[in-house]
Parts: sequence; C-alpha cells; structure tokens
Amino acid sequence: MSQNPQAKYRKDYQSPSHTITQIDLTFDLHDKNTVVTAISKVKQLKESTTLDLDGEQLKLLSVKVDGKEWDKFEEAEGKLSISELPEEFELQIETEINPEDNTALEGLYKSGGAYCTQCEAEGFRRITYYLDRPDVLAVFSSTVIADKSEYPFLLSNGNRVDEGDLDNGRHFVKWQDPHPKPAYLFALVAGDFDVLKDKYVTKSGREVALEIFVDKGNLNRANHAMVSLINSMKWDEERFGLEYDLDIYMIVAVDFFNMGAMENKGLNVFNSKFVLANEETATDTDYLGIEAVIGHEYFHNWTGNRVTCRDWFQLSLKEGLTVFRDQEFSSDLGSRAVNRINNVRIIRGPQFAEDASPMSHPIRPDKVIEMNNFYTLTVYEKGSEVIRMMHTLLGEENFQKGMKLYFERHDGTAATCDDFVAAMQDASGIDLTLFKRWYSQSGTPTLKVVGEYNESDKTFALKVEQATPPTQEQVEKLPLHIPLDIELYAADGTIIELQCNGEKVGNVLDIKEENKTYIFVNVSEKPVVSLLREFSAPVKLEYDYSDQELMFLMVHAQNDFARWDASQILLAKYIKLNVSNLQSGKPFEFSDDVQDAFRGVLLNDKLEPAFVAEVLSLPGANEVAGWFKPVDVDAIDSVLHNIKQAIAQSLADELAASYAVLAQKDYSINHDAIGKRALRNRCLSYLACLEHGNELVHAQYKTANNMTDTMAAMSSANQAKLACRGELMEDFSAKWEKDGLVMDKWFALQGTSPVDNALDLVRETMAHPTFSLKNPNRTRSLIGSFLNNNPVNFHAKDGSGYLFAGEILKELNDSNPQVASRLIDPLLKFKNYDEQRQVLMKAELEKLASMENLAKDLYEKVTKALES
Ligand code: B3K
Ligand code: ZN
Repeated sequence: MSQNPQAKYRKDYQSPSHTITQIDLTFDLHDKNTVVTAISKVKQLKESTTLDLDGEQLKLLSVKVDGKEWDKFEEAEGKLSISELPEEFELQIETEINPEDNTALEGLYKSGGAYCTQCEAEGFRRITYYLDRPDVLAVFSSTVIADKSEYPFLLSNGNRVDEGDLDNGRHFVKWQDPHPKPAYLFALVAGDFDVLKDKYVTKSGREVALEIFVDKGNLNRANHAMVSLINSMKWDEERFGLEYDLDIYMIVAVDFFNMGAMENKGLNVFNSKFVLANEETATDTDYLGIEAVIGHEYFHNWTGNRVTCRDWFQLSLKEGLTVFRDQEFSSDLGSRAVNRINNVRIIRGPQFAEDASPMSHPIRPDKVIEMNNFYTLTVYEKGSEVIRMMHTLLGEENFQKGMKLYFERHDGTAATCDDFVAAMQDASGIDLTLFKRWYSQSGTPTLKVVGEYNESDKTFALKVEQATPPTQEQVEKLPLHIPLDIELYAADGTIIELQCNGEKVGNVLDIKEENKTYIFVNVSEKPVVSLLREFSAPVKLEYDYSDQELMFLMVHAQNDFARWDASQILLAKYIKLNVSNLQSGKPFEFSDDVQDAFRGVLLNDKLEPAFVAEVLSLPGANEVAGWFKPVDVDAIDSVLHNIKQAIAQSLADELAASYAVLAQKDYSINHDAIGKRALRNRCLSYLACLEHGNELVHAQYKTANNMTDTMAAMSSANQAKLACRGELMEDFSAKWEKDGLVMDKWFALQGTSPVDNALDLVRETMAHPTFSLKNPNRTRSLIGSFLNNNPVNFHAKDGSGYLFAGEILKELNDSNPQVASRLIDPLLKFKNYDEQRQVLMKAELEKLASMENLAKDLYEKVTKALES
C-alpha cells in the first residue's frame, strides 16, 4: 500500500460547501463500459468556488458547467476538484464504469445476468463523481438504457414516467423519485425476471402496486416475501401510524449480494436468501428471517429514508431504531418471548464478543477508516437495545409521542442520534441527559448485584454496583443510566409488591450511580429475586444464585423470558464448573435436580412448544467462549457435549415421547406449527446422541415433507457424527446441486463438521461445482461456518485452520474486501487464546498486514488487532 488509509473522526464533521438539489442520471448499460451521464443542479452553501466531489474507479469522460466544456478541474485519488465555479450552476459529468469486472459488489455490478447497484455506504462514488454523503439530499431522476431482449425490466427509484424503444434493439425507461434523498439510497436494476404482483391499500385509501422480481422460474418461492411485505405495511400503520409514500414498492432478489438487503427508496434490492422460500427449499428459520428482513427494509422507509443520517457516524440512528422496529414487528406477529430470547442470544454471544475485541466501538463510533466495517452487531443490535431501553424508560405511549415529534422535527432531513434522543426527552418530559452516554461509551457494563434479607426489619436490601471494563480505544469509563427490571417472589410463587420508603415503586429501577442500594420494605419473607427481566439492559449480570433459586424461577417467574433466563444461568453454572473440573482432572458433575427441572419444562404442556425448545437449547460454543480467558476450545466442546449427552440420557423417555407426540401429518407454516417442529427437532438433536439415534435420524430424513425437518435430520447427523451422515449428504447434494441457495445449507454443514479432518472436507467442498468464492452467500456458508462455528477445527493446535483463513482472506482481499472483512473477525480475537494459538493467529494477521494492496477494510481491522 502506497499510503496508509486515513481515519475520519466524528468530531471533525463539517456541513458541505455545496448542495445538490436535483440530479438527472442516464445509464447506457454495457457489461464492460457503461456510460453514466449525471446532470446536477449545484448550489454553493459556503464561501467556496471549488467543489470537491467523491469518485472511485471511474473513467472521467467529460465535465461541463452550464452546458460549456469545463477544464478547471483536477482529478486526484478518490476525488474530483472543480474550481472557479459560480454560486449556482448546472454540472454535467460523464463517466465510464465497468460493471462486469466489479467483484466488490459495490456501486453498479452484475449479479448473474442482471445489473444491480449497492450504494450504501459509499458506493455511489463508483458510479459518478458526486457529493457522496448522506446530508446532501437531491431529487433524482434516472433514465436506464439497455438491450431490450436481454434486459426487458429497467428499474430505478420512484415512479416510472417514460419509456420507449431505441435503435439497435435497445430500449429505455425513465424514473422519477419525488422524495429528495442522499445518493446511498439510489438504485438501479436491469434484467429479465419473473414478477409477483399484488397491491396494498393504505389506511388513507391510496393504492400501492407491490412487485417482487425474482430469477426466472422462482415465482413459486416469492409468496412468503409478498405476505411479509403486506404484513409490514399494515403493522407500521397500526403500531407506528406510518404510511407508505409512493405509488409503487419494488423488491428485486439477486444472488450476488454482500449483505442481507438494501432499503433503496421504492426499490429494495435483496439477497435472494431473504426473498425466496417454499416448504421444499426453506426452513422455518428462513421463513422467519424473510419476514424480519422484509419488515426491516420496509420500516427503513420512515426510519432511514424519510429521516436519514447526517453523517455515517450516526448510522445507529437509522439502524438501531429500525432493528428495534423489526424486532417489535416479529414479536407482535409471533412469539414475543422466543423473539426476545433470540435477540438476547445475539447480544450476549457475538455482540459481547465484539465489545471485548479490538474492534470494540460505541453504537455511535468516533473514528472510522472504512465505513463498511461499522455495519456491526454493536451499531445494529446493541443500537436496538439502546432504543429498547428508552422504550422501557418512557413506556409505549410516550415513546410513540417521541416518534411523532421526531418526524415532525426531522422529516425530509438528515438528523443525528442527539436529535432522536432530544425528541424522546421533549415528548416525554423524562430526562435522558445521562442516558445519552450509551451512545458514546463502548464495552459491556457489568452489574454486580447482592441481595440481603433482614428478618427482623422485614427488609430486603439490593446492592447494585456497575462497572464497564476498559476497551481498546476507550480506557476511561463512566457510570451509565441502566434500567434494571426486577421482581421479588415469595416461596409460594406469589409476587411481593416492591415498596421503598413505604411507597410502592415500579419494577424498573433507574441505576445511575456506580453504587446504589435499594431497601425494599414490608418483605414478609426471604424473597427470590428475578433480575434484569426481559434483559432490560445490555449488561453482564453477576448475582450469586443458588441452584434452588434458579429452579424456582424456572417454574414461578411471571414472564417467559425470565424463566428461560433462569434455565440458562443454571446451565452456565454447570458449564463453568465442568470446564474447570475437566481442566483439573476432576470428574463431570451435573445435578439430578437440575435435570429434573428441565424434565419439568419438557413435560409442562401449558408452555408453548417453541419456548420449551429454547429452554432445552444449550448456549453455543462461542457464547461460552466469552466467559473464559484464555478460551479452552477443546474443554468447552467436550463439556457442552457431555451436558447434552447427560440431558439426553436422563430425559430419554420424555424426549422420545415428545418427539412422537409432536409429529405433524400435514405441513403448514404458522407460528404454532413452527413451534412444534422446533421442539420436535430439538428432541431429535438429543435423541441422536443415544443408542437408536442413527435409525431415528435416518427415518426422519426419509419421511420429511419439508426442509425444516430435512435439515434437522442432517444437522443432527452432522453434530452426532452418525453413520448415516454420508448417505444423507450425498442424497441432498444429488437433489439440490444446481441450486446455490439450497446448497448453502449443505455447505454450512460441511463447514461445521465436527470430524477431525474437517478442514480437508472444506477444501474438497470448495471444488464443488456450485461453490464459488465470488459468491458471498456460498463463501459465508462454507468458509464463514468453518471460521466461526467450528471452533475445535478452526483452532486446531497445528494452526492449519488459521493458515487456511489467511489464504482465503488474501484472495478475497483482491476480489471482495467487504466479505473478507467480515470473515476476518475470529482471527482478530487472538488475545483470547493460549500462547501457542496466539502466535499462530498473529502470524496470519502479520502476513496480511504486509500485503502491498491490503484493502482499507482489512487494513483497519488488522492494524487494530495488532495494536491490541
Ligand atoms: N442499510 C443496509 C446495509 C448497508 C450495508 C453497507 N455495507 C441494510 C439494512 O440495514 O437494512
Ligand atoms: Zn437497516
């Protein structure tokens, strides 16, 4: 690398020198040389006759100002400076770009036979020279020209205003988007598709055309996406009072896409993984994922598009809020408890791990080299937890008042996180000054809680202490405003009213100090305390629960989440105990009472099956790894295996009985049926470890009438290393080998295979005709699974897993740095492992650091990790 990439800082924000009020784009599409003509109305905002535009990988053909050739410009790396400009002018820029060779999948590129774009965060600058920043909002129109037979559909944002035929078999369509928007929301698609059409009538009576574009032959997989879209539109009207604002809403599914989907105004571009589903090809998890992502992108229309971000440091303004909205959507439509459990697993697992890694950053980062590196679990998921905490502090009614005020103040503009909090504070009258620290402070706070009952006073003292450990780029930490939701129970399971100083208090304690003691009065007996109910703040809780208390909460806690949480704390106790036992040569220990508590949950037919399935699911190896330093991957793997085996043996009869009872004759996709399948397949995963596991799993595979049951059989066979694994894998790949999206499930199983030579298997699988490192979905399924979800093999002591990761990263650095940058995360955490592994992992990072052409994406992460 000639010069090290430079960081940008939040504190250096400056409003733009010019703005662009209108842009008229023309694309003459050709695989290797597309010509883009951009005609913009530019207005000077600050004393400056020079306009600096962003641009990358562009061939500049011409510059005109007010219709005249202009030669007062300089082209430097990443920018075009045009000088001696009047106050207001029309700027015409012609550039040439090469979509076919664009393997980074940013800007305009080809996905299979279609053209498509991805402009967030800074991809528009790969299309033309522009003020590519979110606080420049222009009205866009776009004319797309291409060969008519190859590309019958030419799409862009807004409404179609003109179309017609041209010479040489080409045609054009012109689109106009009335809503001013930043360039990152621009989109263009050209291709040949099947289209699923429907319509939606908004609550004010406007008709909106809904169109989902999929690859030819995939129409029978688009229905669930359409249902999810209609549900999203309805839900946003009902819960948030927000209506759609254009006459058409289009979604295009493409096979080559760096992430999940993109909320471009009126024209969402989706990874086909989050559109295509039918019972033969998709699991229940896929169905729920589609519902969530369709919802998420739709909800961005207000939280993201109508009000956008002033600068990219504010990303959580739209992402945290929109994740909160999609989580609420899924919870209102399905099981609130199960949704909450799954969201909390993400925070406690990979998000806490990110907080503890060299990439740790606040939800509103202060320093960025490559913006694409900050589409993180912290900005998204922790960002959503921060919104959720405000919702907890304000309540639904005040929160909705805050949303209303936020739109009144900022609709049509680019806003900041501070603006959002100000709207919440002003609408509710609740002081959020201290709360705002959640935006600036990184890392995971720990809440140490001690409870003490005083028999003679009938008081219960709850001592709460908060501390946030230092993170790599932020050593000093301050106390945060933490909502701590609690409940006290009497031995018979009744709730003890919370009273302080003789007055009733609510369940949510406002922790604002480093240390605080609450004295609850009129507590007639020693209570059992349920803490951090609903995971009311993204913190690590330390409280010395006895097994008895946890088993009590598993039965008596008033909400499902708290019952599940008690079961997880109980499991965590035994996992920690046994890792330490194993390391010191002591035998495995697991209490019979605890196993009975799990049996009790399985036998309780008043509980939702989906919830029972969650109680019976052990924390994953990565989450467990976060509890230890150094991480002993082999010990963790073996303890998780032993606990699973112990539960399977002890609950064998009940598991078998539930497995039989939960069988469903006909397939249907509704929340009840999904829940039953989830629990039945959880039972199967335990039964697979027992004597007749092989026959049972084999039989399920053979008789399955849907992909959920098929995959459950395959993944049980994989995890339990059953004899039938080979046969099932072969049968599956023979059936689906041409279908990349379905094969991703198979690739993921190869990547997570627990057999000793898993790396050989992964290398062999890379030669599969359907595999390609050029396709991000394939890469994530096989390579991503191996790096992230196969800890024993990835962390093999001989360093073979690390070496492999290094090779792949080197290759992806050149073709698709964004995908490379996602895959590197496990290597960044080398400090968590033993000496020998640290040396080997670091060696791979150093090799990357010494590369001549290391992309900004990897440069940022590698240098941070090596500084740690
Ligand atoms: N806003 C996009 C993410 C863009 C990622 C750029 N690397 C999807 C979403 O959050 O809805
Ligand atoms: Zn989003």
